Amino acid sequence: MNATISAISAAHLIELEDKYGAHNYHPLPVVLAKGEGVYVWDVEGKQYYDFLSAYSAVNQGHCHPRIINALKKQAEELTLTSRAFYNNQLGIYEQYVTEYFGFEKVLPMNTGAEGVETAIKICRKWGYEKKGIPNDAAKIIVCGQNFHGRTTTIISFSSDSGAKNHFGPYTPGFLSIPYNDLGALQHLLETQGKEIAGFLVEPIQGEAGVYVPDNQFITTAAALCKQHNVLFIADEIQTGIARTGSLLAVCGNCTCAGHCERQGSYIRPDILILGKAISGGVYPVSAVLADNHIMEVIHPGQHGSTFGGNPLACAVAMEALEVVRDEHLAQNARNLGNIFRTRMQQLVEKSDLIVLVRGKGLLNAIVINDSPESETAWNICMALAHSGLLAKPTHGNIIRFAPPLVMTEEQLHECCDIIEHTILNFK
Ligand code: IF1
Repeated sequence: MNATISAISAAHLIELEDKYGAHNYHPLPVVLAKGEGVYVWDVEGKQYYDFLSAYSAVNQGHCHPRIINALKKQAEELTLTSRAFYNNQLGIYEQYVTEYFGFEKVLPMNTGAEGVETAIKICRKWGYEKKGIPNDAAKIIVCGQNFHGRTTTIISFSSDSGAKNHFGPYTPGFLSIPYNDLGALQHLLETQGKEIAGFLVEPIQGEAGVYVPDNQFITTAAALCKQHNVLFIADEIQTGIARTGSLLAVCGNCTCAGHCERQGSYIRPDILILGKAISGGVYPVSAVLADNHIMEVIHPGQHGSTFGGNPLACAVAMEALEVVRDEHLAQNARNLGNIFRTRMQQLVEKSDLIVLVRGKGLLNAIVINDSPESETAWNICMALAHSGLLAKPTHGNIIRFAPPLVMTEEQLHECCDIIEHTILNFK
């Protein structure tokens, strides 16, 4: 019998959220009270493997002691100064994070969407002041099925009606191509390149259902952008920080932790956007990295945020990134990801319920053999939760699997056993 770890019942906590909270989510009926490493516990004390990692924010595992200690230590010293003054953490962090990822400058923000919005503003301003695009005419190319956040500008170029409808009027200045379609990208660059300032892309489309593009898509897209003097903007908010088996998904075959000669098919984006696991999911931190010739378009008073680059964020992010390097999380994600996809492929061959498995590193998904409108994927996730593994469908019939990168091989096999048993016995 699990030892209850919360005085208030799950039912009552769910009722409170229903009564007093906006209904902007439809969570699985699991009420969590504690997290440690790859595990979370609900209010009744039931233990689960976390196979979502807060959408790849908890790559370092829940409540990593080193990151929590960094949070506690800084929280007792200085939490927030605003950028009206300097502080003793920001410069240290800025040097650390730019050297870690190999860029000359960083603009610190808080949420991923703020990072994307910041990148869009920098890109447009660069387009006007450096490329010479006529004012207010700059275009940015995006991909269909993208997910870059939920602000009004970002959903303006979303192809997801649920995320977009009835939030207009929309922000203009975005052109959309099918994901993984180099021909469409080349056509836009050749016909409208003079007014195109940037190409914003996820190296793997997470929310869309973990779509991994062809090997050469990112590399060739970056080269086409260079050829047409268009900024290549990589949104690595979900794919970055070792999630896909290298420090950045655009690193290709490299398992570096930010200090290598960039073997493999490394692409160096003009603008790199990070979020989520840059802080190990302990504190909202996002970062926009670029070199001086791009970042210098931003002058005092032209962009910022109250919490952006605060001392607490800096201390937490530096420790979270140290953990990624010290615990070789990129290598672990690469190794365990190969094992996971092998095990899932064996399951595909055994069960009619799963059509395929796809992914890279420990960002994977299975496609369920039912319509996207069906409840099958949801019901499978309910059955997985009953068996002690938490995951959630992305779109309809696709279940994303993204455990913390600190998982051991033994734990991964136990999770694969749970998934296999659940699928093979699913009614
Ligand atoms: C939700 C999705 C994942 C992101 C990429 C920017 C952002 C995200 C590639 C914005 C955020 C989160 C948002 C959260 C659920 C989750 C999500 F399902 F929405 F799409 F992970 F796939 N770029 N993704 O994945 O970062 O502002 O949230 O910090 O909104 O439901 P944020």
